This record gives sequence, structure tokens and C-alpha cells, in this order.
Amino acid sequence: MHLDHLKVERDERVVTVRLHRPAVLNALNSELMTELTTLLASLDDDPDVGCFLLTGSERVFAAGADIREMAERTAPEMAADDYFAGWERLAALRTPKVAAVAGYALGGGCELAMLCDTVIAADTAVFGQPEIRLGVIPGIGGTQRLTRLVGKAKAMDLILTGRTMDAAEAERSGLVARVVPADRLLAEAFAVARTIASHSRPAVRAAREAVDRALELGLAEGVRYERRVFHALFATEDQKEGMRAFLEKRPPEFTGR
Ligand code: CO8
Repeated sequence: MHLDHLKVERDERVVTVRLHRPAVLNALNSELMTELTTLLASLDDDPDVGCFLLTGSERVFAAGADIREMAERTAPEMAADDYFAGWERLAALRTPKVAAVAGYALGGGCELAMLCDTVIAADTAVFGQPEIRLGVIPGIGGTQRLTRLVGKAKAMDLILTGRTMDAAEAERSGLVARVVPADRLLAEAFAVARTIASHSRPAVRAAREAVDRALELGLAEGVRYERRVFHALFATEDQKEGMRAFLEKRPPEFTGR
């Protein structure tokens, strides 16, 4: 697959994808969206891929949707194309996605990080939804995901003022799982991705889907969902292997079956 805006590496069951449009601070245009969603969808069922790691450069994760691409478009054109709808394809992927963020993650960049299952940030990371300053609002799920992650008060603060927050505030607020020194970001995020990828594939997929349900369902329904999925995992060889390995005091050898 020919890729103009992404750099891709595969190592130890982890596919690392680096956003690469340096001249425009990784602004997310339609081509980049198509490349990223098509690439990840094509790898989603690959049994040798256990985790995606999404990152940018040292300076910027992504400075948002591509303002130049959108600036002169009309409302009927935006609606006809269902502009940005393609990004939701990432949410539907079943392979876990870790975002490693250094520098700016603004607008669509922040939304792309939130489309991932967890976010590891460098101490240089800057998050925000500045769309209000452009006369619009977040369009890749930001009003919904940010509010679920950080609560209404902080989401309103960020989205209505357009201000940014640093990595420490993002971690305090629940947007980010861990903050690490910038020079350790890729190593730390890769270690997280590699650990996820080493676990039983059916169990990892079930776990992330169940956690996502916590944001979508009421508590009783969510707990019932979790229990059914938990029961179903006893149909996998990995469950037998994982529990036997523990009892036999040896590392498990998961096969994904
Ligand atoms: N889109 C296009 N080009 C961009 C973008 C962007 N989002 N961000 C930066 N660039 C370009 C600049 O135009 C500049 O290009 P050039 O060299 O040709 O002038 C180049 O990248 C470098 O940028 P700066 O010179 O501005 O770099 P600075 O270091 O001075 O500033 C900032 C960095 C603070 C990140 C600054 O670039 C900035 O504020 N960028 C825009 C951030 C922003 O507003 N993001 C939100 C975009 S909108 C969005 O994501 C969702 C919109 C939802 C619409 C809903 C529709 C359905």
C-alpha cells in the first residue's frame, strides 16, 4: 500500500504508525484519514498484529483537521460528503490502539488521540479543542469523548474557551494514562503496546470492548455484558493455557485461539 503521509514499522506484534505531514504540523486531511483508516483496517484481522501504536513527531502529534482543506467548503458539501465520518472507522477496529503524544494534539489531533484506547503523553504534550476560535466546534467526536473522559466542567472550559492544557493537567483530568519524559516517550509507549500485544488476543479484544461499554451503557447492563463476555472467554484455548500456566508456575504461551 502506497502511503504519502504515514511512516509504518512492524516489530514484536506491534505496528507503529507515525503521522508524517511535517510542513503543516501533521494536519489531518482527507488523504491522511483514508491512508490511516485503510491501513489499520487491513491489519485489524492479522493474527500477527496485537497492538497499534500511533504517534507523530517530537514537536507535534497533530495540529488538527486540515484548515486549508476545509476553509472554503460549503455546508451542503460538508453534509454530502459526511465530512470526517471516515474517522469513526478507527473506533470500530478491534485491535487496541495506543496513542503516544508529544507536542501539540489540538482539535482533530486531540480527537484522534481520544479515538485510541489509551494515551501516553510526553511532558511536552499540549492538548486542546481550539475549534471555537475558528468559528466551528469539534467535528471528530471531541464534544462527546472529551466530556466522557474529563467531565462536563473541564470539557466546557476547554471547548468554549479554546484554551490548551499541558500534559500534567491532561493526566490529572483523565485524558492521559501516563506522562513520561519526552526522550522516553516512544520506548515507554512501545513497551505498553508490546505488553498488550503479548496477551491473549481474544481476551484483549473482549477487555477493551467491555471497558468501552462503560461509557455507553448503564451500570447494571454493563456489568451483565462484562459477565457474558467473561463466560464466553472460557471457550478459548488461551483461557485454559493462561490458568494452567499460572498453576504450573510458567509463562503462558498464548495462541489467540
Ligand atoms: N491545518 C492546516 N495547516 C495547519 C494547521 C491545520 N490544523 N496547523 C498548522 N498548520 C500549518 C500552518 O498554516 C503553517 O503553514 P505555513 O508554514 O504554510 O504557514 C504550518 O502548519 C506551521 O504552523 P505555524 O506557523 O502556525 O506553527 P506555530 O508553531 O507558530 O504554531 C500551532 C503551532 C499553535 C499548533 C498553530 O499552528 C495552530 O494553532 N494550528 C491550528 C490549531 C487548530 O486550530 N486546530 C484545530 C483545527 S479544526 C479541527 O481540528 C476540527 C474542526 C472541526 C470541524 C467540524 C467539521 C465537520
